Formats: sequence, structure tokens, C-alpha cells
Amino acid sequence: MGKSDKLSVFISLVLRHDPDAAHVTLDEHGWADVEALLDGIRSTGRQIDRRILEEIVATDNKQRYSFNQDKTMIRANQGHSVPVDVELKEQEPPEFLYHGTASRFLDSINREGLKPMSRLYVHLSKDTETARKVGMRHGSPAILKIHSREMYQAGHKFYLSENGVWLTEKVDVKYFETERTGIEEAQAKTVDLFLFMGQSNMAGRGIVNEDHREGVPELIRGAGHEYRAVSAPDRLNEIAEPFGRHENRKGGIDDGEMKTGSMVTAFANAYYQKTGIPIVGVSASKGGSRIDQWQPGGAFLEDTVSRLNAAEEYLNASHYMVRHKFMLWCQGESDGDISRPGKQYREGFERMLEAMLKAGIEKCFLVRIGHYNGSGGQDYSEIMETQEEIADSNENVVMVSRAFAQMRERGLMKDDFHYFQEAYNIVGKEAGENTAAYVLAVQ
Ligand code: HQG
Repeated sequence: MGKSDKLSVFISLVLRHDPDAAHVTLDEHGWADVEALLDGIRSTGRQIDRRILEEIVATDNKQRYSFNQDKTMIRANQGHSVPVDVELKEQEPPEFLYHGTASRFLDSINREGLKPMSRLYVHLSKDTETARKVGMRHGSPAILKIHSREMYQAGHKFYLSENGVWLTEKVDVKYFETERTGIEEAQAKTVDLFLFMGQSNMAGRGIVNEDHREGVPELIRGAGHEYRAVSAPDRLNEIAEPFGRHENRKGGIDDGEMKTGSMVTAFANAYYQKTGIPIVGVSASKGGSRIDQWQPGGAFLEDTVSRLNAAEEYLNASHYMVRHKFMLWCQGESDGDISRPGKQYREGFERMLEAMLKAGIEKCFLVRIGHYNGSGGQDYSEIMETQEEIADSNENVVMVSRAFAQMRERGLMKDDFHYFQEAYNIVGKEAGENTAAYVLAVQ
């Protein structure tokens, strides 16, 4: 940094943040008396005269300062933290503006929106290049694209400073998105496809009540989408609970209006946090279904495969890179209800799995069922043990959560077989983390 750069930084400090540092005062419009400023700066031991000051103002790379007409007063054009009114001009912004920041601030910004922090306004740039430079001052840069025209139309004011910086009071979360670099864009288009298969505890019967208030977690921005093969096959939807609510096919998988909240959101969050790859989830679950209803040639499996194929076709046509195709399976309570022998369950399961592997699924991640919680005398332990055996011996099956089995003791079962939303969140998170850990370990 040259001598006059250092002086410029000091002048910026004085005129924006700390006039006391040079023993000057700013008037309500941010002006300082030039002679007083020169005296004040010299009193700190720095060398300066009017000629040097004029040169700094004229050559400053961001045109940070202005003189008044007769050059008796000077002020900073923007960037203040002291409360002055620099008579900013209100102006209609272009459709998009950009904000450069450090990537480590993104979590907080995504939660709270953009705030002026120590300054009077949030600073916005007219292009991504400038925004990147602003962001780099704070660390590894990230760029936000601001829907400024939309904000303006909703009544938010914008100002353009003398030196071309756009200013506004705050930017709510709904008005920005992350602007991606080419590499990030390609990554964002890479997804892992998951079929969520099984019976009611996969479909999700989560509720909240007075004692169990925990609802569905908020989806992390970008963590995943739902592909609705039945009800909206022409687009992706952000994952929302109850997941798969509209995915009913007459003559295929039809769960009516039964879905109230599932493990899928928690799963997507956990998986994305570990892998950085969003999921595309496809619902294929039917409450009360037994393993003999999930056999090749049967209506449920045929519908499932058609949903998988539709998802893949859509994603390919929309230029997504489908990195993996997986299934997450949670089913077996209805087989426990009829005391199906473990051996028979295993045979049925493996026939189903064979068909799914043939359809292109690479791996089955297993969420083990939990205990029976009623007074009817049912016992799910044989099915649970069989699921352990399958995961131990079948190379295509990976156990990712046994947590449903704890929920009876934890008081998180809402009836004989189903759970409060909190339990689905716990299981989904564990399953998402373990699935991600497996995927990271093998690639
Ligand atoms: C961040 C430079 C966490 C914000 C540039 C920024 C600019 C949040 C930092 C001018 C947040 C404040 C201003 C939230 C915002 N949670 N962090 N909710 N909301 N932030 O330096 O925009 O060279 O006060 O993203 O060119 O970086 O000085 O603002 O990273 O025009 O003339 O909090 O300063 O000009 O940092 O820069 P700053 P800025 P000069």
C-alpha cells in the first residue's frame, strides 16, 4: 500500500466512521471543513496539504469523496456508519443488483436477510465483477443476485450514491438468490435420485400435539426437490411436507389423504449437509402394504418403476446430471401384524429388490421398523431381526437407521404403529447422515 493509499484509508475512516480520529466534526449532511480536516490529519503526525488531498480525491479508485463547489468542504459519498444524511438520490434500480459477501456469512444471511450491519445501508453493486471484489474483502467470496426491480415495485427505496454504489435499507430473504459460478452451476445441476418406498412410516403420519410440538424442519435452501411423477410431471417442486401428498395413482400406489408429515425433509437436509449434492425425491409408499404386495408384476412395484423412469426422463431432458439412483425403504409392520415368518419376508423383500435393481436402482438403504406399541399382542421383532440379517448379508442393502425402535421408550409413538413428527425428524436425520456417509465412503 502506497503512502497516499494509507492516507486515503485514514480519510475514509474519518469521514465515514470516526471523525474524532482527526478531531473534526461532520455536519448533518456528512461534510467536514477542509482546513479543519487538513489540520486534524497533520495533528496525528501524518503529512498532508491541500494539493495532496485534492489528488487523493481525484484519483481514488472508487471515487469515494466529493468536495463542495468552492472546495471548502469534503465528504464521503457513501459507506457511513455515523448517522448522516448525504442527500442520496432516490432512484429506480435495474432488474437485478448484486451483493458480494463472504461465504461464511451465508448461513446467517439466508436466515436473517441482508442487513446494513455497522453501516447505514446495505451496499449493492451493478455487476457481479464489482460484487466479487467487495466480497473478497471479507474472505472467500459469494455473490447474491438481488431482485431489485421486484423490491422496488413492492415499495422498497433504492439510492444511487455519487460514486455509483446502490444502497437500500435491507434485503429480505425472498428477494435474493445465490449467484453461482460455472463450476457451482454444474454442481447444482448434479442430483442424487431417491425413491422413498415402503408403508405408512415412510409415507409419513407425523403430527404435533401439546406435548410434542416439534414440527417439520425447514428445508435447507437447495437441499432437494420432489419430482411428482403423478401430479406434476413437468417440473420439480421444492420438498414440502407432507411429502408426496398428491402422488396418488388409481390402480397403482394410492395413499389417499393419509400423509401428514414424513422423514424426507430431515433426510434431505442431513444428506445435503454432508454431501453438498441435492436430492430429487420421488414418493412411492403405501400405508398398510405387506411385502407380498410389493412383488414384481404387482401394481405397486409397476407404479414405482414408472415413477422412477419418469423422474429420470424429466431430469435428463432438463439437463440434470443424475449421479446416483437409490431407494430408501421402510416397511414391514403389516407383515409383523400377520406374524409372517422372517424367511418368507426376506424372500419377498429380495424379489422386490431384484426388480428394483433391474430398474436401475444402485442400492437400497434400509430404515428398520420400530416396535409395536399396542395391546393386540403383535410382535415385530422377527421382522426387525430379518431386516438386520438382510443388511448383514445382502451387499445391495445398507442399514441406515434403527432409531424407530427407541421411540416407544421415548414416548414418541402416537398410536400402535405411528409416530409424532419429532420421531420422523430424528429417523430422517440419522438415515440421511448414514446414507451420506456411505455414499462418501464408496466414491
Ligand atoms: C454482511 C466497500 C451476517 C455483508 C465496498 C458484508 C462496498 C451479514 C458485511 C462498501 C448480514 C458487512 C460496503 C447478516 C449482511 N448476517 N452478515 N444478516 N447481512 N452481512 O464492509 O457491503 O472500499 O459493512 O454481506 O466497495 O461488504 O470501503 O459492507 O459482508 O461498497 O469504499 O456483513 O465498502 O467500499 O460488511 O461493503 P461491510 P460491504 P470501500
